[in-house]
Amino acid sequence: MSEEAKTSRRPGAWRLGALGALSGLLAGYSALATAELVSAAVRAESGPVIAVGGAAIDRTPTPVKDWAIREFGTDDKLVLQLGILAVLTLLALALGVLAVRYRSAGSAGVLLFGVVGGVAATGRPDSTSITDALPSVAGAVVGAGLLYWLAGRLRARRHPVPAHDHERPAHDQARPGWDRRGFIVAATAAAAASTGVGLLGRTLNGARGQNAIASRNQVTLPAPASAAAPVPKGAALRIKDVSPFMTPNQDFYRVDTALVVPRVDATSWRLRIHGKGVTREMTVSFADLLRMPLIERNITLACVSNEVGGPYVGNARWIGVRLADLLAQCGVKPPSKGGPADQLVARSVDGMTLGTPVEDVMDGRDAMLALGMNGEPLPFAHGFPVRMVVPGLYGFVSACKWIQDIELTTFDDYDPYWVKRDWARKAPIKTQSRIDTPKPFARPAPGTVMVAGVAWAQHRGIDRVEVRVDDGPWQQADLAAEDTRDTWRQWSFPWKATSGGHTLTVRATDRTGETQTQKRTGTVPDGASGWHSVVVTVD
Ligand SMILES: Nc1nc2c(c(=O)[nH]1)N[C@H]1C(S)=C(S)[C@@H](COP(=O)(O)O)O[C@H]1N2
Ligand SMILES: [Mo]
Repeated sequence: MSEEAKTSRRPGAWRLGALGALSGLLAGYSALATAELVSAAVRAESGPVIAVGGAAIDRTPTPVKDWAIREFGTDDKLVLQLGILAVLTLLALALGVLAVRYRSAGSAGVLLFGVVGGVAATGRPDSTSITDALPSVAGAVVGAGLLYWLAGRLRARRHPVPAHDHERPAHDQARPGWDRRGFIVAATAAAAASTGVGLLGRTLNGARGQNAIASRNQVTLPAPASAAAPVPKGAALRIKDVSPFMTPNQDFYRVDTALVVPRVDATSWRLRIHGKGVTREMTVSFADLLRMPLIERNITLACVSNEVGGPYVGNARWIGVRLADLLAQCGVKPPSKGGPADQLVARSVDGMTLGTPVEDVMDGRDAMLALGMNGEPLPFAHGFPVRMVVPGLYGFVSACKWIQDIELTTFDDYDPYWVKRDWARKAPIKTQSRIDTPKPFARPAPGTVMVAGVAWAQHRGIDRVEVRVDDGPWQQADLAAEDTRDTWRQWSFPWKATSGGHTLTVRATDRTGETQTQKRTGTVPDGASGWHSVVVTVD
C-alpha cells in the first residue's frame, strides 16, 4: 500500500467544510439512534426529541399553543417534531463545521445537547426517575465521540516521508493531509451501525406497546346496567354535509399534549382515589370497573380551544362507571353537603392534571369514568383504558384521558396544568352554534339552499336556533329532535337564496333562555364566544 492511500492532500476549505458538516450530521444521527435504543430500555417518552418536544409544549406560551392547535389541529405535534428535527439538523451541520478547526469544541457542543435533552426528559411532569436522562446522555456521548474521531481523520498529519521517497515534491511533504480512507470507513460504518441501532430501538419501543394492544383486544364491554335511551328518529337530519349526529371514533377530534400516545396495559392499570374527605381510599383495576354497574350515555365533548365555527367538538356514546357513585363509596361528600374538597384533580399516566368541581361531578349529572366509546373500548388516542367525561364542562377541566389517579383537594390548594397556563379554573361549556353547510365561499345556485349545522349547550340543552341573512331579521331555524340536553342538536334552515354575495349568521338560545352572546372573545381563558358567520356567493 502506498503512502498515498493512507493520507491524501488536505482538501480545500470548502471541501473540508462540507466533510465537517457531513461528520456533524453523522454524529447527530448516531446520537439519535443511540438514544432511541436506550429509550427502549428506559421509557419511550424519554427519547430526546419527545422529551424536548414535550418540554417545549409545557413551556409554550398559551397564545402560541392555542394558535398551534388552531392552525395545525391534530397535526400540531408532527409539526413540532419536524421542527425539532430541522433545528437539530442545522445545529449538527454547524457543529460539524466547527469541529474541523476546533475538534474538542464540536464534541463539547454535542455533549451540551445531551445535557439539554436530559434536563428536558427529567423535567417532564410524567418523569419519575433520573434514568429518563440516560437516552439523551448516552446518545450525546456516542455522537461526540464519533465527531471527534471523524474530525481527527480530516486533520491527520502525513506520516514522516521515508528517505527513499524522492519523487515527491518537497512542499507536499510538509503539508498536513487527511486520512481519506479512515474517514470513509468510519463514516460508512457509523451510518450503518446507527441505522441498525435506531431500527432496533424503534422495534423494541414498538414491542412495548404490544401488551397494551393485546389487553385492549381482550376487552369485552359488558351490557350496561343503564342503557342510553334510543336516539330519537328525528335527531339526525338527512342533509348532506351536516356533521353526523354521532361522531365516528376515527373522526373524533383529538386534543392533548402527548407526543407519543400512551399505550397503557389494562391488565396492570390501576386507579387510585384519595385526598381530602376520602374516608375509604380506593384502588381499582380495570377488571374491577368492568364488574361494576355501567351506564351508557350520549355526551357531546368540546374543547376550550375551539374557535367560533371550529371543529373541536364531537358527540359519542360513552359507557362507563358513574363517578359520583365511586366517590360516594370512598366517603366523599360534595361541598354543598359539607365535604371539605371542592376540586377533584385527575392525573394521567403522562403527568397531565385536570381539575373539576366536585360539586358538578356529584350534582346528579352523568359524570363518568368512561371505558368505552361508540361501542368499543376507548381508542388509545382517546384515553384507553379509562378516561373521565363530565357533561357540560370543557375537556381541559374534566375529560382526563389515560387517567390513573384522582385526588380530592381544593381550588385554593392546587392549580392543575392548564390553570398554571392562564386558563380558567372553572369552565362550563358556552352555548355555541355552527353552520356546517354551505361552506365559506361556496357558490350555490339561486333558489332554495339548505343552511344547516349543529348547536350545543351541554347540560342546559338547546331551545332555539336562528339564522340571519345579511342584516335582515333573525329567522327561526328548524331544530332536529333533541336526544338529551347533554348532546348537540342539529338544525336546518331552507333559505330562498337570491343572486349576489351574502353573509349567513347563526345564533342559539339555551334552555335557561339565554341567547348566545354576539360579543367575540378569544378561546383563552374560558372558551370563545360570538356568532358564526359564513360568506357565500349565489350565482
Ligand atoms: N391526559 C390528558 N388528558 C386530556 C388532555 C391532555 O392533554 N392529556 N387534554 C384534554 C382536553 S384539552 C380535551 S378538549 C379533551 C379532548 O379529548 P379527545 O382528544 O378524546 O377529543 O381531553 C382532555 N384530556
Ligand atoms: Mo381542550
